[in-house]
Amino acid sequence: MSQTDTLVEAVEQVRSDAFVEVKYDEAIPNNVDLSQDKQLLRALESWHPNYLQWWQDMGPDGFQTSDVYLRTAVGVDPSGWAKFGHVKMPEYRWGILLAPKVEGRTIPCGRHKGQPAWQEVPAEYRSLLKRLIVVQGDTEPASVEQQRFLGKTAPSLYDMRNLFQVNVEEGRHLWAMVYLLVKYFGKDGREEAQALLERRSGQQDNPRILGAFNERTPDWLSFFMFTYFTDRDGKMQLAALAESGFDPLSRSCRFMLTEEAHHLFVGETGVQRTIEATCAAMKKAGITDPFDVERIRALGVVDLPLLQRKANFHMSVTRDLFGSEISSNGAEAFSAGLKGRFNEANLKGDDHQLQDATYTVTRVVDGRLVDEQVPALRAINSRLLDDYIADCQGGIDRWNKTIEKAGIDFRFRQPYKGFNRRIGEFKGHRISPEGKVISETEWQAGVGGWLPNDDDMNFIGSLMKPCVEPGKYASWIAPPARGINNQPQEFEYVKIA
Ligand code: BYC
Repeated sequence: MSQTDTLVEAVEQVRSDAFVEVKYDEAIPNNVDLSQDKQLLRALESWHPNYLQWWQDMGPDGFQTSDVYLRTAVGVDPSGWAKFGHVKMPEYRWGILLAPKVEGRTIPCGRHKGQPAWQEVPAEYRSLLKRLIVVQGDTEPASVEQQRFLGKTAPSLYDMRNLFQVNVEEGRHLWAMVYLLVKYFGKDGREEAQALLERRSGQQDNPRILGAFNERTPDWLSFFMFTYFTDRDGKMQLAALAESGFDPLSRSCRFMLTEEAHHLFVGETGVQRTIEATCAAMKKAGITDPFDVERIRALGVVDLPLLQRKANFHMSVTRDLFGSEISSNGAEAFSAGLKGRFNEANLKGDDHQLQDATYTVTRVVDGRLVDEQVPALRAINSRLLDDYIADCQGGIDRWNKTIEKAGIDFRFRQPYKGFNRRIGEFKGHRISPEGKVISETEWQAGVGGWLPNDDDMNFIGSLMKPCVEPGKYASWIAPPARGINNQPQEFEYVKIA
């Protein structure tokens, strides 16, 4: 019997007999000495069956009995931390893995800078720390819920596999945060771990905590934009939490970042391949005007202006995830040493305490955009947002190169920071993608050209037909440059059952 069989059987037993001992240490890859940690084991014994139930109820719709070619994290050695093989998703081995401890690590920022990193929860910051972990944890199952129905319209088995890979790893990231909650926060932590399985993306009574995680991900273009732009918020936030003075959080996030890279790759190459298919079809049909939308759509590919509108939507809702540009919560998380800036420990020429420093934040004053110097501590969220916007540009430049090479006169642009915002300084103001404060009438006249409109969504919907023959791809997306783990083009990434 395989280890996963043992796990599934063990969990079934837990359901029927609370006193049966589960061999978690064998079934769950971990480097946290799971078998020796009785408190953690007990907490997992009650949480794990509920997690599996949540996965069945809210994880990928269908395909639960299909064999999927998945990467499983089995250790933290950079030269070989993952194994590939066909697995049924409910039997995936969601592990608890922390990056190796850095001996002598100190708190990199804030009022405790230079003191030894905490190995236990600092009592004075317990509630703020727990809130950060809960918010981080909440996004992981939320994204799985958002992507629940996409398997049914996958443009290829390769893409379907990537979707499921992202889904199981978000599941593992939930485990990572649940580990911290149940190990370090006692009864409250166990309750929060349970609540993470009870909130539901988009549900009115008990929604996910952050706005973007209650939006729909109705089609594959949304999925690729989400994995490029929203998973990149994941990268930035995990990087900021990896700087935490609370060492177990830092170590968890450092390892999560290794998996996050693949999610960003899925997003960037997904959009890239969509652009490639469009450019190739336009060239073949002799179309050079990217705004000749009707003729381009008739070719079964996505026009570039529509992709820009999709990107505008995902960029703007993701920018809201950084919280208010000026925030006392942000200041306190930094000063307490619970959350650093991007790349905190390596920022040179900086006192890492920011008592007297200032930072430029753009605000809307009397209907005008004004740059103001504000205390840098209160502008921590704004700075991370600025770093995020800079980080988004690399992939956009690569997309533009493809379009340029095809000789098409079109370039993707990031809309102005204040465009379509619901959180922070720009909330309540109408601002165009070019960065002009406009009236409600001007907004209404322009919005159909800036954000996906009904026509766009209907057209995208018409393209979302499954293509599940090994080695074949839907018309609107080009094949990838190479297979996962160097598998050949015809490889059966998902054996649909
Ligand atoms: N929607 O001072 P404020 C990822 C709330 S993504 C709704 O403005 P603060 C992933 C805020 O919670 C990364 N509510 O901001 C990606 C607060 O409420 P409470 C996730 C919002 O607190 C793809 C109030 O407004 N990780 O991993 O400094 C797939 C005032 O807050 C929103 C993290 O976010 C919003 N957009 O910063 C899978 C890291 N924004 O507490 C996974 C952990 C703010 O007063 N979280 N609010 O009730 C944090 O660092 C902070 O909680 C935030 C907010 C940056 C999110």
